[in-house]
Amino acid sequence: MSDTYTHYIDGEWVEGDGDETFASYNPANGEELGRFHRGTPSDVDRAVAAADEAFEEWRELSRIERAEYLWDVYHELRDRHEELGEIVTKECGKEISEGKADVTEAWHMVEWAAGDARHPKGDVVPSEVAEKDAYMRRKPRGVAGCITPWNFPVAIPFWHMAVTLVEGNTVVWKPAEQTPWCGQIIAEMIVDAGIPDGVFNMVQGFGDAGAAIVDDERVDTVLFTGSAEVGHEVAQKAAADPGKRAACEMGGKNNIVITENADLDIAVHSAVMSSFKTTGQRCVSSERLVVHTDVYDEFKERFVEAAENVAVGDPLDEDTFMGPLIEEQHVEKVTQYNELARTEGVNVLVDRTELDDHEIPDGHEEGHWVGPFVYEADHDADLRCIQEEVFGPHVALLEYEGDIDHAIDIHNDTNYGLAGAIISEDYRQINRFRDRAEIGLKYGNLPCIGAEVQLPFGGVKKSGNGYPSAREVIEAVTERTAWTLNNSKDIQMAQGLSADIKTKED
Ligand code: UN1
Repeated sequence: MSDTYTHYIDGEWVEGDGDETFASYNPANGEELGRFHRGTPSDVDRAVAAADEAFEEWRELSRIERAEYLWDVYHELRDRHEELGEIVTKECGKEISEGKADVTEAWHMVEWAAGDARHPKGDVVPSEVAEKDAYMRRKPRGVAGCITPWNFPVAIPFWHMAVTLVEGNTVVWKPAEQTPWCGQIIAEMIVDAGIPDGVFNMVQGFGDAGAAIVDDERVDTVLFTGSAEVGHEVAQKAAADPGKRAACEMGGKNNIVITENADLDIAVHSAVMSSFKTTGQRCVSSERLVVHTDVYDEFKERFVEAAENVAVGDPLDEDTFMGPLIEEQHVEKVTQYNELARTEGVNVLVDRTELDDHEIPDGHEEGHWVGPFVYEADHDADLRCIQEEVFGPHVALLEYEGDIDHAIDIHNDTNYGLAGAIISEDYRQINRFRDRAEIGLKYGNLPCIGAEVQLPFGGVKKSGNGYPSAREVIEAVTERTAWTLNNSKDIQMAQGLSADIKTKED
């Protein structure tokens, strides 16, 4: 890459008003990947104005016409799979199979949204009055502000934008400040597809640009995926504005329950995948393993061995399991949580917070490295380390006795409610978990990561409101309207309401 990359506003690549630029860095080696203009609130203002104006024309197209633009993007994502997968890995540090899976997930979402354009929309609803036709129809809400995180820098933007555009909304998007290069490429693809001016706008930047999107009264819907801290602020601001709607998906403190009836091969495999893939930086990553006392010792031994041995290293190397953390501040945060756990008196089993020199690949000394940190703790103790989301490879083993309901109580004893899994060969235990676990994404005998795009993706409690992904985005970005048509010359009312107009003479 060269030069300083710009925003895309109202059909043009523009530098914007600000003087500041910022860089994207490879978290594995500190290499600068590109420079970007930093968007200001006035850049957002222009982007929203453009989106607001473009809405009138965009909504006139049929869903199928709008989806045509996305099919071009779909093909480009597929054609450039390898190249883009590598870029994702270079910019956010996920190992290469994850970098590529991010791109695959993106085209799955685009495929879903564009294909859905040809599916029935709304409902035909019965009426009490035979001569009436009644329908639920959907209309686009208007301008959608999309604020996306760095950990799925290609997939999540399409979770937000693909359905939103097909449904007839226009978009102002702020990519994460850590992954502007992916943002630039996505914007280029959408522009290459010939999307009309103003329908899609991208402003690169930080939280001030994001806040300007949320605050703008012309923004009808805010889709947010990211930290709980910011997400709650977004939800509160949106709630204070009667015309605005926000769908937010935030983090989790996710559990895997391993019962006395678990197949321990599945348990260990699922726990390692859930806790260490993406170096623990998925909002669905698990940081709590709730393990029955009958299988505890064996599970512990096997999980500890795996945590000691998972390969941390160059994410472009296919033999790597865990790449670096995203940035230095995040290394500090994860390190502090590991220290906090010690201070809180847990029993540390694996501590690879600081990797040995020989584990750090040559030329990657500037990378943001940490390895797994695993400990055992009392689930009843009032410990911050087992309650707060770390967003890293920081994992507590919580031993329990008794029945599945006890495990589910422990499982539900966090403020979050995003994802979780049960590992058991007993269908009654599995179904109990399915019915009582307070989370949005539930798995049986699987890791609690890796959801497919056609499922609802979102949580309960502190993990979110609304589902800024897939089918559920339709709810966020459209208004349901009731449309009733009379086929008779007479007016007949439902509920037995009289339609007679009575006069003084009567
Ligand atoms: C996230 O955790 O931030 O379910 C998104 C998964 C992916 C998406 C994760 N499809 O693991």
